[in-house]
Amino acid sequence: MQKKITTFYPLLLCLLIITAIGCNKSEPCDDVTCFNNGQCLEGTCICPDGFEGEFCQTASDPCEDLPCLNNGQCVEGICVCPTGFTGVLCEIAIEACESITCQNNGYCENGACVCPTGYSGQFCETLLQPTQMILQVVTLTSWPGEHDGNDWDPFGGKPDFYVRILSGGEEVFKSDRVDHCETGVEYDYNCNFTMDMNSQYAIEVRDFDTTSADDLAASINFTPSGYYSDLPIVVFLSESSTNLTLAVAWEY
Ligand SMILES: [Ca+2]
Ligand SMILES: [Ca+2]
Repeated sequence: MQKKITTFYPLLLCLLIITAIGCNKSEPCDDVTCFNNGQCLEGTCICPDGFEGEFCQTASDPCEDLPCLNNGQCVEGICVCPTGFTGVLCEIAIEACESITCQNNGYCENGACVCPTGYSGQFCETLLQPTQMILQVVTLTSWPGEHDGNDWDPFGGKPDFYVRILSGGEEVFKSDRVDHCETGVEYDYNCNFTMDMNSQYAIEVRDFDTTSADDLAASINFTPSGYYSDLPIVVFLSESSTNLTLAVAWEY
């Protein structure tokens, strides 16, 4: 009996010491305070959505990782989409064009008609009136075989044509010249000449001559506003055997 007691007390002592040591041993989360409902795990704060930082003390920027598309704007973590788009990231185009028909080669984009040059209105139904016309290039495609029953130049000489534009009897433009024009060949004359819509012009084709006045092949009256109805980009002019093609552009 005596022996059992002497064995029991040291064992109890040891158990008390171990327990005491165990109680004093600090846990890694004892000194860690996690804010905003963060949870401490092994001394590290695990933060809920919307918070970050060592102790979850900082509110996250809700727009930080939200790339809104199509000009959408992130507001407090939500993409606010422009007209015509929807979806979490504004990635879905609304079929706003299904019931819209654009006229005069306009096309619908995000519910609105995009009109070609020269047209406006909700459905591109309005024809705009240009303010000027640019005569870009005059192409001479044919001309009379003779001038007043004779060769254009002496001894079968071929004509040396240029284009001249007059307004009110005054020369306002003169192109470069092409010497010895061959029948059956087309000749381009760069002009880039700006015309007023309502002025009347005379477009002349003349053969340059050294010893006499330049021979006239054709003089054709031309007023840009006469083409308001369809605003072509190519205009054909003709006088007897002379044929011209005008490449034009309209300015608004
Ligand atoms: Ca001549
Ligand atoms: Ca000549």
